Amino acid sequence: MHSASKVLRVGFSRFPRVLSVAMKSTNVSSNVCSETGIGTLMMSRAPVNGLNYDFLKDFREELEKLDQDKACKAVIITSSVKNIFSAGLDIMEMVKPEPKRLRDFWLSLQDMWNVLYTYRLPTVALINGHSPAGGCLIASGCDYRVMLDKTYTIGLNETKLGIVAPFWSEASYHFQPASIPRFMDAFVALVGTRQADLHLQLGTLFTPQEALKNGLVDELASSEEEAREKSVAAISKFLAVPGFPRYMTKTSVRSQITARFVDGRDNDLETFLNFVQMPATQKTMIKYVEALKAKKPKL
Ligand code: CO8
Repeated sequence: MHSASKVLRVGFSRFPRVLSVAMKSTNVSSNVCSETGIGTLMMSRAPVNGLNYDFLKDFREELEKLDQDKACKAVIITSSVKNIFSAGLDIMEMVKPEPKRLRDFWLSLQDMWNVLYTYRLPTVALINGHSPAGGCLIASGCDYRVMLDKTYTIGLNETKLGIVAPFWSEASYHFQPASIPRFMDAFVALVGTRQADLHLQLGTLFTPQEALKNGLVDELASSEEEAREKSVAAISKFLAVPGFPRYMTKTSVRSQITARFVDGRDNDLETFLNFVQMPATQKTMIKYVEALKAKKPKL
Protein backbone atom coordinates (compact mmCIF):
# COMPACT_ATOMS: atom_id res chain seq x y z
CA MET A 1 0.00 0.00 0.00
CA HIS A 2 1.25 3.45 -0.84
CA SER A 3 2.46 5.50 2.10
CA ALA A 4 -0.21 8.15 1.50
CA SER A 5 -2.96 5.56 1.66
CA LYS A 6 -1.44 4.35 4.89
CA VAL A 7 -1.78 7.78 6.36
CA LEU A 8 -5.40 7.94 5.25
CA ARG A 9 -6.13 4.45 6.49
CA VAL A 10 -4.62 5.00 9.91
CA GLY A 11 -6.23 8.41 10.23
CA PHE A 12 -5.14 10.81 12.90
CA SER A 13 -5.88 9.73 16.41
CA ARG A 14 -6.36 12.44 18.97
CA PHE A 15 -3.70 10.76 21.05
CA PRO A 16 -1.31 9.36 18.45
CA ARG A 17 1.64 7.30 19.54
CA VAL A 18 4.74 9.40 19.39
CA LEU A 19 7.63 7.64 17.74
CA SER A 20 10.36 10.05 18.61
CA VAL A 21 10.54 13.18 20.64
CA ALA A 22 13.24 15.78 20.29
CA MET A 23 13.16 18.23 23.14
CA LYS A 24 16.18 20.47 23.12
CA SER A 25 14.82 23.73 24.31
CA THR A 26 11.57 25.18 25.49
CA ASN A 27 11.43 27.36 22.36
CA VAL A 28 10.79 24.71 19.77
CA SER A 29 10.21 20.98 20.06
CA SER A 30 9.29 18.26 17.64
CA ASN A 31 7.92 14.75 17.55
CA VAL A 32 6.96 12.18 14.96
CA CYS A 33 3.74 10.17 15.18
CA SER A 34 4.48 6.47 14.75
CA GLU A 35 1.08 5.75 13.17
CA THR A 36 1.02 8.48 10.55
CA GLY A 37 4.66 9.43 10.09
CA ILE A 38 3.64 13.04 10.54
CA GLY A 39 6.08 15.23 12.40
CA THR A 40 4.92 18.17 14.47
CA LEU A 41 7.14 21.15 15.03
CA MET A 42 5.80 23.01 18.05
CA MET A 43 6.62 26.65 18.74
CA SER A 44 6.47 27.31 22.48
CA ARG A 45 8.20 30.56 23.31
CA ALA A 46 5.85 32.47 25.55
CA PRO A 47 4.43 35.01 25.51
CA VAL A 48 4.18 35.44 21.71
CA ASN A 49 6.65 33.09 19.98
CA GLY A 50 8.87 36.07 19.21
CA LEU A 51 11.56 35.04 16.74
CA ASN A 52 14.84 35.79 18.51
CA TYR A 53 18.25 34.34 17.69
CA ASP A 54 17.86 31.23 19.84
CA PHE A 55 14.34 30.52 18.62
CA LEU A 56 15.34 30.79 14.96
CA LYS A 57 18.34 28.53 15.49
CA ASP A 58 16.23 25.96 17.35
CA PHE A 59 13.51 26.15 14.71
CA ARG A 60 15.99 25.43 11.92
CA GLU A 61 17.67 22.63 13.85
CA GLU A 62 14.35 20.93 14.64
CA LEU A 63 13.37 21.13 10.97
CA GLU A 64 16.68 19.57 9.96
CA LYS A 65 16.27 16.86 12.58
CA LEU A 66 12.83 15.94 11.26
CA ASP A 67 14.19 15.88 7.74
CA GLN A 68 16.85 13.38 8.79
CA ASP A 69 14.35 11.20 10.70
CA LYS A 70 13.50 8.34 8.36
CA ALA A 71 10.12 7.86 10.05
CA CYS A 72 9.06 11.45 9.29
CA LYS A 73 7.08 11.91 6.06
CA ALA A 74 5.71 15.44 6.47
CA VAL A 75 5.69 18.24 9.02
CA ILE A 76 2.96 20.31 10.64
CA ILE A 77 4.19 23.59 12.11
CA THR A 78 2.05 25.00 14.90
CA SER A 79 2.10 26.72 18.28
CA SER A 80 1.42 25.80 21.89
CA VAL A 81 1.07 29.45 22.91
CA LYS A 82 -2.59 30.31 23.38
CA ASN A 83 -4.00 32.54 20.62
CA ILE A 84 -0.58 33.13 19.06
CA PHE A 85 1.02 31.40 16.08
CA SER A 86 3.93 33.84 16.12
CA ALA A 87 4.11 37.61 16.63
CA GLY A 88 7.05 37.75 14.24
CA LEU A 89 10.57 38.92 14.87
CA ASP A 90 11.42 39.60 18.48
CA ILE A 91 11.64 43.35 18.25
CA MET A 92 13.93 43.43 21.28
CA GLU A 93 16.67 41.90 19.11
CA MET A 94 16.62 45.11 17.08
CA VAL A 95 16.34 47.69 19.86
CA LYS A 96 19.72 49.15 20.90
CA PRO A 97 21.40 46.05 19.45
CA GLU A 98 24.90 44.80 20.02
CA PRO A 99 26.34 44.64 16.43
CA LYS A 100 27.62 41.04 16.55
CA ARG A 101 24.38 39.74 18.06
CA LEU A 102 22.38 41.70 15.47
CA ARG A 103 24.39 40.11 12.65
CA ASP A 104 23.96 36.62 14.10
CA PHE A 105 20.25 37.27 14.57
CA TRP A 106 19.67 38.19 10.92
CA LEU A 107 21.84 35.31 9.71
CA SER A 108 19.75 32.94 11.81
CA LEU A 109 16.58 34.28 10.18
CA GLN A 110 18.08 33.84 6.72
CA ASP A 111 19.20 30.29 7.57
CA MET A 112 15.83 29.32 8.99
CA TRP A 113 14.06 30.71 5.94
CA ASN A 114 16.35 28.95 3.52
CA VAL A 115 15.74 25.57 5.18
CA LEU A 116 11.97 26.06 5.45
CA TYR A 117 11.34 27.35 1.94
CA THR A 118 13.36 24.62 0.27
CA TYR A 119 12.29 21.83 2.65
CA ARG A 120 12.24 18.33 1.17
CA LEU A 121 9.17 17.09 3.03
CA PRO A 122 5.66 18.56 2.68
CA THR A 123 4.97 21.23 5.29
CA VAL A 124 1.65 22.51 6.61
CA ALA A 125 1.25 25.58 8.81
CA LEU A 126 -1.53 25.01 11.30
CA ILE A 127 -2.12 28.66 12.18
CA ASN A 128 -3.79 28.58 15.56
CA GLY A 129 -3.35 32.20 16.57
CA HIS A 130 -2.19 35.66 15.49
CA SER A 131 0.38 35.55 12.76
CA PRO A 132 1.71 39.01 11.89
CA ALA A 133 4.96 39.76 10.07
CA GLY A 134 7.52 37.01 10.74
CA GLY A 135 4.64 34.73 11.81
CA CYS A 136 3.13 35.20 8.36
CA LEU A 137 6.58 34.60 6.90
CA ILE A 138 6.80 31.17 8.56
CA ALA A 139 3.31 30.27 7.32
CA SER A 140 4.17 31.51 3.80
CA GLY A 141 7.22 29.29 3.72
CA CYS A 142 5.09 26.15 4.11
CA ASP A 143 3.40 24.19 1.32
CA TYR A 144 -0.11 24.56 2.76
CA ARG A 145 -1.86 26.71 5.36
CA VAL A 146 -4.83 25.88 7.55
CA MET A 147 -6.00 28.71 9.83
CA LEU A 148 -8.42 28.71 12.72
CA ASP A 149 -11.39 30.90 11.89
CA LYS A 150 -11.28 33.00 15.06
CA THR A 151 -10.48 36.62 15.81
CA TYR A 152 -6.91 36.20 14.67
CA THR A 153 -5.01 38.17 12.06
CA ILE A 154 -2.31 37.34 9.55
CA GLY A 155 -0.27 39.46 7.15
CA LEU A 156 2.84 41.52 6.66
CA ASN A 157 2.24 44.65 8.72
CA GLU A 158 5.79 45.98 8.58
CA THR A 159 4.82 49.35 7.11
CA LYS A 160 2.68 49.94 10.17
CA LEU A 161 5.70 49.37 12.37
CA GLY A 162 7.53 51.95 10.32
CA ILE A 163 10.57 49.73 10.09
CA VAL A 164 10.70 47.19 7.32
CA ALA A 165 8.94 49.07 4.57
CA PRO A 166 11.36 52.01 4.77
CA PHE A 167 14.08 49.40 5.02
CA TRP A 168 13.20 47.66 1.81
CA SER A 169 12.45 50.85 -0.10
CA GLU A 170 15.62 52.52 1.21
CA ALA A 171 17.43 49.38 0.23
CA SER A 172 16.02 49.48 -3.26
CA TYR A 173 17.28 53.00 -3.63
CA HIS A 174 20.72 52.75 -2.09
CA PHE A 175 21.77 49.17 -2.69
CA GLN A 176 21.49 47.30 -6.02
CA PRO A 177 17.79 46.45 -5.98
CA ALA A 178 18.00 43.41 -8.24
CA SER A 179 20.22 41.52 -5.83
CA ILE A 180 18.23 42.10 -2.68
CA PRO A 181 16.37 39.06 -1.45
CA ARG A 182 12.91 39.95 -0.29
CA PHE A 183 11.26 37.82 2.32
CA MET A 184 8.01 39.24 1.02
CA ASP A 185 8.49 37.28 -2.22
CA ALA A 186 6.71 34.26 -0.76
CA PHE A 187 3.77 36.48 0.18
CA VAL A 188 3.63 37.87 -3.36
CA ALA A 189 3.69 34.32 -4.70
CA LEU A 190 0.62 33.47 -2.64
CA VAL A 191 -1.63 36.50 -3.02
CA GLY A 192 -0.51 37.75 -6.46
CA THR A 193 1.32 40.90 -7.43
CA ARG A 194 -1.63 43.32 -7.40
CA GLN A 195 -2.95 42.31 -3.99
CA ALA A 196 0.58 42.14 -2.57
CA ASP A 197 1.33 45.61 -3.90
CA LEU A 198 -1.75 46.97 -2.16
CA HIS A 199 -1.57 45.08 1.11
CA LEU A 200 2.18 45.33 1.63
CA GLN A 201 1.91 49.09 1.28
CA LEU A 202 -1.01 49.25 3.65
CA GLY A 203 0.50 46.76 6.10
CA THR A 204 -2.82 44.92 6.07
CA LEU A 205 -3.49 42.25 8.66
CA PHE A 206 -6.20 39.97 7.28
CA THR A 207 -8.92 38.22 9.17
CA PRO A 208 -8.95 34.47 8.46
CA GLN A 209 -11.82 34.94 5.97
CA GLU A 210 -9.93 37.69 4.15
CA ALA A 211 -6.75 35.61 4.17
CA LEU A 212 -8.67 32.74 2.57
CA LYS A 213 -10.20 35.03 -0.06
CA ASN A 214 -6.77 36.44 -0.93
CA GLY A 215 -5.04 33.07 -1.14
CA LEU A 216 -2.84 33.70 1.87
CA VAL A 217 -4.27 30.61 3.56
CA ASP A 218 -5.73 27.52 1.90
CA GLU A 219 -8.41 26.43 4.37
CA LEU A 220 -10.14 27.56 7.54
CA ALA A 221 -11.17 25.42 10.47
CA SER A 222 -13.54 26.12 13.30
CA SER A 223 -11.60 24.21 15.96
CA GLU A 224 -8.08 23.07 16.63
CA GLU A 225 -9.16 19.47 16.09
CA GLU A 226 -10.69 20.27 12.71
CA ALA A 227 -7.56 22.22 11.77
CA ARG A 228 -5.49 19.18 12.61
CA GLU A 229 -7.75 16.93 10.54
CA LYS A 230 -7.57 19.30 7.58
CA SER A 231 -3.80 19.51 7.91
CA VAL A 232 -3.53 15.72 7.89
CA ALA A 233 -5.87 15.50 4.88
CA ALA A 234 -3.70 18.00 3.01
CA ILE A 235 -0.59 16.00 3.87
CA SER A 236 -2.25 12.84 2.58
CA LYS A 237 -2.70 14.55 -0.78
CA PHE A 238 0.95 15.58 -0.89
CA LEU A 239 2.04 12.07 0.06
CA ALA A 240 -0.15 10.55 -2.65
CA VAL A 241 2.28 12.06 -5.17
CA PRO A 242 5.68 10.37 -5.62
CA GLY A 243 8.09 12.25 -3.38
CA PHE A 244 10.97 13.03 -5.72
CA PRO A 245 8.98 14.60 -8.60
CA ARG A 246 6.91 16.51 -6.06
CA TYR A 247 10.03 17.91 -4.40
CA MET A 248 11.72 18.70 -7.73
CA THR A 249 8.59 20.52 -8.82
CA LYS A 250 8.48 22.54 -5.60
CA THR A 251 12.15 23.41 -6.05
CA SER A 252 11.57 24.38 -9.64
CA VAL A 253 8.53 26.58 -8.99
CA ARG A 254 10.40 28.34 -6.16
CA SER A 255 13.74 28.54 -7.98
CA GLN A 256 13.59 32.22 -8.89
CA ILE A 257 12.84 33.24 -5.35
CA THR A 258 15.46 30.98 -3.81
CA ALA A 259 18.10 32.03 -6.37
CA ARG A 260 17.46 35.70 -5.60
CA PHE A 261 17.68 34.89 -1.92
CA VAL A 262 20.98 33.02 -2.21
CA ASP A 263 22.56 35.62 -4.50
CA GLY A 264 21.50 38.57 -2.40
CA ARG A 265 21.77 37.40 1.17
CA ASP A 266 25.13 39.07 1.96
CA ASN A 267 23.84 42.32 0.58
CA ASP A 268 20.62 41.84 2.51
CA LEU A 269 22.55 41.31 5.73
CA GLU A 270 24.60 44.50 5.35
CA THR A 271 21.51 46.47 4.38
CA PHE A 272 19.63 45.22 7.42
CA LEU A 273 22.54 46.01 9.76
CA ASN A 274 22.89 49.53 8.40
CA PHE A 275 19.20 50.20 8.49
CA VAL A 276 18.47 48.90 11.98
CA GLN A 277 21.33 50.83 13.53
CA MET A 278 20.29 54.15 12.02
CA PRO A 279 19.21 56.58 14.79
CA ALA A 280 15.88 57.25 13.05
CA THR A 281 15.08 53.53 12.91
CA GLN A 282 16.00 53.08 16.55
CA LYS A 283 13.73 55.96 17.49
CA THR A 284 10.79 54.43 15.60
CA MET A 285 11.31 51.00 17.07
CA ILE A 286 11.62 52.25 20.64
CA LYS A 287 8.34 54.13 20.14
CA TYR A 288 6.69 50.98 18.75
CA VAL A 289 7.82 48.87 21.70
CA GLU A 290 6.51 51.51 24.10
CA ALA A 291 3.17 51.51 22.30
CA LEU A 292 3.10 47.72 22.33
CA LYS A 293 3.69 47.61 26.05
CA ALA A 294 0.97 50.24 26.50
CA LYS A 295 -1.22 48.07 24.21
CA LYS A 296 -1.65 50.82 21.64
CA PRO A 297 -0.63 49.35 18.26
CA LYS A 298 -3.60 48.93 15.99
CA LEU A 299 -3.23 45.69 14.07
N1 CO8 B 1 8.67 41.26 19.76
C1 CO8 B 1 8.96 41.43 21.07
N2 CO8 B 1 8.02 41.49 22.04
C2 CO8 B 1 6.74 41.36 21.65
C3 CO8 B 1 6.36 41.20 20.31
C4 CO8 B 1 7.41 41.14 19.32
N3 CO8 B 1 7.17 40.97 18.01
N4 CO8 B 1 5.02 41.12 20.24
C5 CO8 B 1 4.57 41.23 21.50
N5 CO8 B 1 5.60 41.37 22.37
C6 CO8 B 1 5.54 41.47 23.84
C7 CO8 B 1 4.63 42.60 24.29
O1 CO8 B 1 5.33 43.83 24.35
C8 CO8 B 1 4.22 42.11 25.66
O2 CO8 B 1 5.29 42.35 26.54
P1 CO8 B 1 5.00 42.72 28.09
O3 CO8 B 1 4.30 41.51 28.65
O4 CO8 B 1 6.36 42.96 28.64
O5 CO8 B 1 4.12 43.94 28.06
C9 CO8 B 1 4.14 40.60 25.48
O6 CO8 B 1 4.93 40.29 24.33
C10 CO8 B 1 2.72 40.11 25.22
O7 CO8 B 1 2.18 40.86 24.14
P2 CO8 B 1 0.68 41.40 24.15
O8 CO8 B 1 0.31 41.79 25.55
O9 CO8 B 1 0.56 42.44 23.11
O10 CO8 B 1 -0.09 40.06 23.75
P3 CO8 B 1 -1.54 39.97 23.10
O11 CO8 B 1 -1.90 38.54 23.19
O12 CO8 B 1 -2.47 40.99 23.67
O13 CO8 B 1 -1.33 40.37 21.55
C11 CO8 B 1 -0.20 40.30 19.44
C12 CO8 B 1 -0.60 39.54 20.72
C13 CO8 B 1 -1.44 40.62 18.63
C14 CO8 B 1 0.70 39.38 18.62
C15 CO8 B 1 0.53 41.59 19.84
O14 CO8 B 1 1.52 41.28 20.80
C16 CO8 B 1 1.21 42.30 18.72
O15 CO8 B 1 0.56 42.95 17.93
N6 CO8 B 1 2.55 42.22 18.62
C17 CO8 B 1 3.34 42.92 17.64
C18 CO8 B 1 3.43 42.11 16.38
C19 CO8 B 1 4.32 42.78 15.39
O16 CO8 B 1 4.16 43.93 15.05
N7 CO8 B 1 5.35 42.05 14.93
C20 CO8 B 1 6.27 42.54 13.98
C21 CO8 B 1 7.67 42.16 14.34
S1 CO8 B 1 8.81 42.70 13.08
C22 CO8 B 1 8.87 41.40 11.98
O17 CO8 B 1 8.46 40.30 12.25
C23 CO8 B 1 9.53 41.66 10.65
C24 CO8 B 1 9.46 40.39 9.82
C25 CO8 B 1 10.24 40.56 8.60
C26 CO8 B 1 9.78 39.58 7.59
C27 CO8 B 1 9.90 40.12 6.25
C28 CO8 B 1 8.77 40.92 5.81
C29 CO8 B 1 8.85 41.48 4.50
